[in-house]
Amino acid sequence: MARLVMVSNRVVDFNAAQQAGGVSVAIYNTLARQSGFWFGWDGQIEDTDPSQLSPKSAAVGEHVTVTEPLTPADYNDYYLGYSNSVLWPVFHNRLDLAQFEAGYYDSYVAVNTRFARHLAPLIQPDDVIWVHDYHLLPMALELRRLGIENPIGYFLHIPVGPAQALLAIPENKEIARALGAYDLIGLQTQSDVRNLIDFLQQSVSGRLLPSGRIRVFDAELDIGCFSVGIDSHDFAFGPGEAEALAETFSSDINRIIGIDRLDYTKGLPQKFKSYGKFLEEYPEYRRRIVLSQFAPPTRESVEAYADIKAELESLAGSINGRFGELDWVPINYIHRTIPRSELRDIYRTSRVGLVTPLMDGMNLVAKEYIASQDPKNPGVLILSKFAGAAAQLSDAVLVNPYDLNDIVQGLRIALEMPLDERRARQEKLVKIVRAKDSNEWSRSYFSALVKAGQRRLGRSFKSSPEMGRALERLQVAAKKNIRESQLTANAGT
Ligand code: GDG
Repeated sequence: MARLVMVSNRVVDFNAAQQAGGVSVAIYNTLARQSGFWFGWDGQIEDTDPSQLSPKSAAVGEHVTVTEPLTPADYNDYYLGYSNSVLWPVFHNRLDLAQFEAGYYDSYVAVNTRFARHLAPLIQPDDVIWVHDYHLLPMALELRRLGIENPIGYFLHIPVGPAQALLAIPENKEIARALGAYDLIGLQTQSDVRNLIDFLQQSVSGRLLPSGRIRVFDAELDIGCFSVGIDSHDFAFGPGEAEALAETFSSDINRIIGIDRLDYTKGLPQKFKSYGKFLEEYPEYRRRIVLSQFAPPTRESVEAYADIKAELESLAGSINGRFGELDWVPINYIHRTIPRSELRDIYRTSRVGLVTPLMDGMNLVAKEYIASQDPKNPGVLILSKFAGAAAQLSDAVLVNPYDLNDIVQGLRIALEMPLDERRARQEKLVKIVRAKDSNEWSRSYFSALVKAGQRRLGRSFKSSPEMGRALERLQVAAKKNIRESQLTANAGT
């Protein structure tokens, strides 16, 4: 069976698997079911000559990761710079926040080239390579230059803004050409697919073929919609668990839950402001509700992220100052990462899930909230129309996050919704979340990628024992390290 080689900017520690972030959660869930390995950055920064960097492998059970550090310059220009101060804002249609600085793009390409050079020798002939997200757009082009013929797919977790926004990127033609090196591009929604095709047509005269594929220069590729799902079992309650939770948790105050990385695309100021407006317009709800907003820190060195942190602290402070009482704090704002094991119980004990991004590729929190609810007495999901998830979760209370009144009315509807309506909506929503789960996402993407690769190659993938041996050596070394660390740990007890 073909191995799956996942490539993403950041590789999570399988031992911890605590990272807040939709991409790591999605990849982690996929690799938990499929043989292969995960290649990318280990999260470390090493002040060294980039030519001295080399990948290291580690294994937890059957899972293998191959990772390497970034240099301080890579971190600044490739990660914070081009990835998060150019591509992230532009693809989220926030040209006003984009910083087109000289040098960012060169560093972006240099890191992709280095990663490709380190990855190529590990690829076996039957491997299928699946690259993730905006940090690694040029990865396939670099791998092809090194002679890798295997199927290479790309999945973009973030939304694709309108073509006009993407065309503003000075290197938009290079980006379009790099996309042409993939066999399959997976996006979250049909509207993303339309926007990307539009961009390829305008940037490099891409041609939509009668087959539905698109021609970019001399390459032909597939572009399709594969909405990311969650592993709903992670959020389900086993026998007795729900009862045990109900016994330890009882409160007269209805919790409204928000869980979002502290990112300007997540619409947090609008959420806080509308919550304040709700308390003002519906004073009967004061002392009866609380907004618990978890906002784990992310990309703190990027200016736009520092600004939003300050804005939120001030908004939470002023709402709590205005409406709070000695024994009631209206907003519980927690700027920390919570352990993943606690998420399910927090969702379950929250009367409302409030998810109001201004633009979001999918939004897994919305799906996790639904998967955690009690079917007999479910809470209500309020969801932004501009989250990719809204296309699937149309039975949530959908709101326009730019319109504070709409969120205020959403809150009122959610808090006043009768039990039978809550149950009816939940039943439909949970069915979709379970059917379109992470398993379905990776299965459908993987098989489409294999098909697209085979079509290009016109044959099954050829074998070269040379490349296989390199990875085998890494795997053996990694397993040996694990055994040694286990032995050391045992000796210490
Ligand atoms: C990108 C796209 C797309 C959050 N806080 C904590 C925590 N989380 C977990 C959530 C969820 C994940 O992180 C967040 O996923 P989202 O989908 O909501 O958002 P992004 O991180 O922006 O993800 C997004 C996604 O990729 C997948 O394709 O949906 O549109 O932007 O799983 O539960 N987890 C823990 N502590 C926290 O404090 N443990």
